[in-house]
Amino acid sequence: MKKSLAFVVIAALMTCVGCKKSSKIPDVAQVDATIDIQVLSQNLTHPWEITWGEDNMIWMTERGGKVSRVNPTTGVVTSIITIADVKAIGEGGLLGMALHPSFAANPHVFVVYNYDKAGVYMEKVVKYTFAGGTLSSPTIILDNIPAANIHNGSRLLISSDLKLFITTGDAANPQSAQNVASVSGKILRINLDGSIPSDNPIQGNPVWSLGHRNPQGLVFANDKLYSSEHGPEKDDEVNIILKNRNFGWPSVNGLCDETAEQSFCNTNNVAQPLSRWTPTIAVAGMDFYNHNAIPQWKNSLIMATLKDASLYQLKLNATGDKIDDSKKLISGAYGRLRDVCISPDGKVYVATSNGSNDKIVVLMKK
Ligand SMILES: [Ca+2]
Ligand SMILES: [Ca+2]
Repeated sequence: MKKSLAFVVIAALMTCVGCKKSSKIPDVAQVDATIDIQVLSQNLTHPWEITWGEDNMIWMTERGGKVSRVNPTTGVVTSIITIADVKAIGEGGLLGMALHPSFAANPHVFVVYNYDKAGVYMEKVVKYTFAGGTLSSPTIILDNIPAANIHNGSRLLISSDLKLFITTGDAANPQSAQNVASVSGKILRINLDGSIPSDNPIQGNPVWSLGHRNPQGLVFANDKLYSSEHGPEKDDEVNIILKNRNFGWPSVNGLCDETAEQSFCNTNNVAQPLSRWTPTIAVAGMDFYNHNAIPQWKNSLIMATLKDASLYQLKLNATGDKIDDSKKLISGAYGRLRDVCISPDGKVYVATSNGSNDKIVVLMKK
C-alpha cells in the first residue's frame, strides 16, 4: 500500500515537472501526516452498511444479499447468512442494517432490503435473531415500502430509547415525498416490534419527517439526528432531522433561495440543510467522530461520497447546529465510497462501492 502510494506521488511529481501550480491534484489517499490508511479487507462486492458490533466485529451487508462479520484487526470476513429473497436491481438489494443496542441480551439484527412481492419490486424491514453464527427467525416488522432501481433510502438506526429510524427514498415517484399516507420519501420511526410509537407526529403513522428525495446517511450525535441526502442535479444535503418537519422535496432543493421555492417553504415550514453541494457529490453513509485518538477530528461528521470518491470531515460547531469546516480525508484513491463505521478506540473504517474488488479501508493515528 505504502509502496503504491509512494509511486503515485512520485509519478505525479514527475508529470508535474515544470508545470504550473494549477495542475490537477493527483488522486491520493492523503489525510495528514499523523494518519495512516490501510486496506483491511478486499474482494467485497458493493458493501452497503458497515456498523460496529458489541462483539467488537464490524457487521457488514453486501447488496447482493450477504451479511458478514469482519474482524477489525485481521480483516477476515466471516459470512453469517445470504438472504435468499433479496433482489438486487440497480441501486436496490440488501441495504441497511442495525443491531440492537443491548446486543448480548437482545441479539437482534434489523435489515432492510428489496425483493419481488408477487411481481412488484418492494422493500421490507426484517428482524433476525443471531445465534450459532447465523441469523434465524426472520420477522417482518415493516413491509410494502415502494422500491425502484433508484432512490431506495434504507439507512437504519436504533436510538438509545429503542426506536428504529428508517430512511426511505422517493422510489422514483417524487410527489410521494409530500404525501404522508405514503412511506416513500420519508424518515420513518417505529418501535422494534414494528408498532408505531404513540408520540409520532401522526397517530398510527410511521412518518417522522417528510419531503426527502433519497436520504443515505443517518447518525445521532449532540442530541441531534443528522442525515445526508442526494439532491437531483444540484443540492446534495446534510440535514438535522426534526420531528414532523418538511424537507421540501420535490418543491425545494437545498436552501429556500429561489422565488419559486419561497412560498412553499413559508407555507410548509421547510427545514433548510446545514450544508449543500452543487455540483452534487453523491453523499452516502455517515458517522460521528468524537474520540481523543484523532483530536483534530473531534465533533465531526465523517461522510462517504460516491461520485466525488472522497471521505469528508464536516467539523461541527460546539452546539452541533452548524458545519464550521469541511475537509477531504481521502480523495479518489479508492473510488466510490459508500459507508463509514467508527470503532470505540477511534479508528475510522470506510467501505468502497465500485462493484468489483470492493474494500474496507481503515484510517488511524500513526
Ligand atoms: Ca455505518
Ligand atoms: Ca433552493
